[in-house]
Amino acid sequence: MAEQWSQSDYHHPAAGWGAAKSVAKVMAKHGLVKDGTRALIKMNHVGDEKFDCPGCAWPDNPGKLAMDFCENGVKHLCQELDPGRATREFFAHHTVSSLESMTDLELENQGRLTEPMVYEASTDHYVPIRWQDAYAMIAEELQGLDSPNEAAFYTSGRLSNEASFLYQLFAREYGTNNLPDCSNMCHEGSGRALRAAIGTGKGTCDLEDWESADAIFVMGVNAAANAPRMLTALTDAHRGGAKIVHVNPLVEVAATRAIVPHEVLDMALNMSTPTSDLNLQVRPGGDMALLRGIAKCVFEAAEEDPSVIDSAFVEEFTDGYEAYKAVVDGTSWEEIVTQAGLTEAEIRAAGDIYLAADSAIIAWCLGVTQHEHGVDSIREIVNVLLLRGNIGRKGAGPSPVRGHSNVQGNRTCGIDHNPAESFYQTLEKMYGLTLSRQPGLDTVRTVKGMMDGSVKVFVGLGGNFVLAAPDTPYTMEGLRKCSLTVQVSTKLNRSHLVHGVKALILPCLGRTEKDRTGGITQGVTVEDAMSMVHISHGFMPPASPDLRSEVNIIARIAATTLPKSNTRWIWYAEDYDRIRDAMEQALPGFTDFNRRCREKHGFRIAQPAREREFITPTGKANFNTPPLPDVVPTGDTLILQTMRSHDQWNTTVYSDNDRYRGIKNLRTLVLMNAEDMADRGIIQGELVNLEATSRDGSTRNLNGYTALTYSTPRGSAAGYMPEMNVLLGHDDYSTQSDQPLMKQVRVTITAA
Ligand SMILES: Nc1nc2c(c(=O)[nH]1)N[C@H]1C(S)=C(S)[C@@H](COP(=O)(O)OP(=O)(O)OC[C@H]3O[C@@H](n4cnc5c(=O)[nH]c(N)nc54)[C@H](O)[C@@H]3O)O[C@H]1N2
Ligand SMILES: Nc1nc2c(c(=O)[nH]1)N[C@H]1C(S)=C(S)[C@@H](COP(=O)(O)OP(=O)(O)OC[C@H]3O[C@@H](n4cnc5c(=O)[nH]c(N)nc54)[C@H](O)[C@@H]3O)O[C@H]1N2
Ligand SMILES: [Mo]
Repeated sequence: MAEQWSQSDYHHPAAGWGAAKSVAKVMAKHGLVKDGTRALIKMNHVGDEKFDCPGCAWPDNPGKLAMDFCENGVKHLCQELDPGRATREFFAHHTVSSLESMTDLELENQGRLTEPMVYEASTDHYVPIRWQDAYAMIAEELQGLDSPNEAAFYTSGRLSNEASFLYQLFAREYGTNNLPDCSNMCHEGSGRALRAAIGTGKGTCDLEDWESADAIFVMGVNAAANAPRMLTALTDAHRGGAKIVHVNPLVEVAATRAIVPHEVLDMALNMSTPTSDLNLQVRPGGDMALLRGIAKCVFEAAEEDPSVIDSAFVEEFTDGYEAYKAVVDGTSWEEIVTQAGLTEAEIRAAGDIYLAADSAIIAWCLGVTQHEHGVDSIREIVNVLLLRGNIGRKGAGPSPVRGHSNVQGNRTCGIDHNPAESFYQTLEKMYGLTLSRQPGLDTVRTVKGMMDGSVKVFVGLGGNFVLAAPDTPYTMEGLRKCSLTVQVSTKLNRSHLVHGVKALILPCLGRTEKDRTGGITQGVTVEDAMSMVHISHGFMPPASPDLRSEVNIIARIAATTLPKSNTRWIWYAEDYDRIRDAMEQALPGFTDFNRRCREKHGFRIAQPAREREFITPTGKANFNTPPLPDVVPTGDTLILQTMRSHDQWNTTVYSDNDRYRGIKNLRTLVLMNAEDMADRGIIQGELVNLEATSRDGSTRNLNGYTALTYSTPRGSAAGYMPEMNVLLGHDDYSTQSDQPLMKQVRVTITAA
């Protein structure tokens, strides 16, 4: 019988002994005390055997490399080092239909995939296939399509820079820009907003900026779970006198106190450091109103003391200041307060902190991006920063907190369904090609294409597309309509079971494993959330002798599919230095790539906006002036956000616990405001039904979830992804970013 669930208040600091105990438990559970410890010592370290944590994209801290890892990075690592193996015998024992009854964790816990498998419809089993036969099957299917645009090539943000470059080159040379990626669900809005505002789609800060900022605003991030190494930056900043403001409908544990693992004395004495000066429990989607309130504080203060606005900076480097001032003046406090869901006093407190800081950073993650007006909210972040010249100088700037370890690098290296014209031209020149300019499909449109029959082949380079994408049943149906689905993966997941008429599973090396492609030791590079690039070398023996590197798999699919290609695919795969040489030519900022990626801490890709060079059509940083959107739910609708627990990695759920939120043994839950529950006659722990209404008016249901009281603003509710993706409709994506509205699901909740 399932263990009884429980909910209690969590009173401890983030990280510290709770996390240390969890690390020890995780390694022991996986039988990985020896290998895991060895791996941890090398993780995020320097030197030849350094490898990059396959977890999140938070940068390494050069001053703290001895223990620069976190509880959740360890969990991630253990999943990859898993001693279990999903062998051909395992697949022989289970039909694919019977595997469907396993939970996602059970699938994952079968261990690492060991050899290529092909789906055999007559027996409903995956059976072994030789690598070259698998490549031939893909080539035949791709060559047989009426148009290259009938294929889509998905990426999850784990892929190395080298593999990303080859993958996009292959897709484009084959003839399509259909390169959907996890970024389409994650930080697409950040890239678009920053490109429009400051000319380049990335943040401008590095860790030293975090160390020297006077104020840090953390918006829509659950740092202790999803970027735990940020806790070090927050505690250091706080000790250094910086003010920290957390903006989040929930008070996450990183917005209280933390103990940082490398601070051995703190650990020993159980001493924690505060990590917050102000917590603002904003209404979902209310961030833009709060930011506009802060801007209003700045303009008001400027009436007394004009120097609070950095007029020299505004004059020389920005465009649209007057129009922005007019829009802010024209937005009333009443509107700001209503839309932010905060009191004027709370907003003014944030304004005071911003005004008192000589330098300020604003960081954000999915709580800001996964909304209809995510792009406008991020542009409002930039508006506020521009007013006080908080960009392109020490301790200041916009700082998106990226997700997957190399999601930023994927984009830099060409995984982009709609890249700049200059990028096409460079590739055409380098490879003697004529490339299609037809914009490719993103994640949402790829699924639509599968449904209407215009996408027939799906290749997934990592990830778990079927669970990550919105509207799960719809995405499932789409994948099942494909003539071929190919998943390049390390472990078994739901996307292998929901497959096309023909289907392949191609097992690849993980980042911890020695890559001896071409008979030499190969390393790959990644780029972290702060644009630092360095080489990473695996060192563990591969989980099976039959695994191939992602680079190798892509190169061979390409060489087999495009036999007349002049691109030297196999030659590239035999020595990744050759790919890096090509990337040096193709990508801005990659000068002397092979040497610089091997420097002790790697190198930073030039970010012009960091130097106050704004590559926008105006040549300046642009203010943006939209009205505030109305984000107040009406009637009995609640805005439901779908988020991660502390014990999961995106679609991989490690357990039903969520330690920092005090929840045990329960994922089928919905966190609600006590008064919203009372209004609906729902009591603590009662089973409820959720009904979501999509933009097109269709409804989706999730029944029998447990309602729990939680401190979240009235009108809002929260639950876990990926389960709640069944509530999102396929048309529920932002018109600004095309990102699914994963933090803005309109639901009604009633007692079951
Ligand atoms: N351990 C672990 N680490 C991870 C991941 C993982 O699954 N597990 N995933 C990785 C990936 S791909 C990504 S993209 C990141 C995701 O990192 P996060 O963005 O932290 O991910 P979520 O769990 O979705 O949490 C969103 C946060 O935003 C808040 N929020 C919701 N709506 C709003 C809003 O309207 N305004 C504001 N201000 N806040 C809001 C939520 O309460 C929550 O704290 O983490 C990365 N790191
Ligand atoms: N409702 C809701 N849905 C969401 C979100 C949300 O907040 N709410 N967040 C969205 C976000 S931000 C993201 S990034 C997506 C995540 O979407 P994805 O990136 O597609 O999903 P993951 O769960 O990270 O993928 C895990 C799988 O990757 C494979 N894998 C792991 N390591 C490797 C490797 O080294 N190589 C290869 N080839 N495969 C590997 C394993 O087979 C594993 O099962 O989900 C999105 N979906
Ligand atoms: Mo993400």
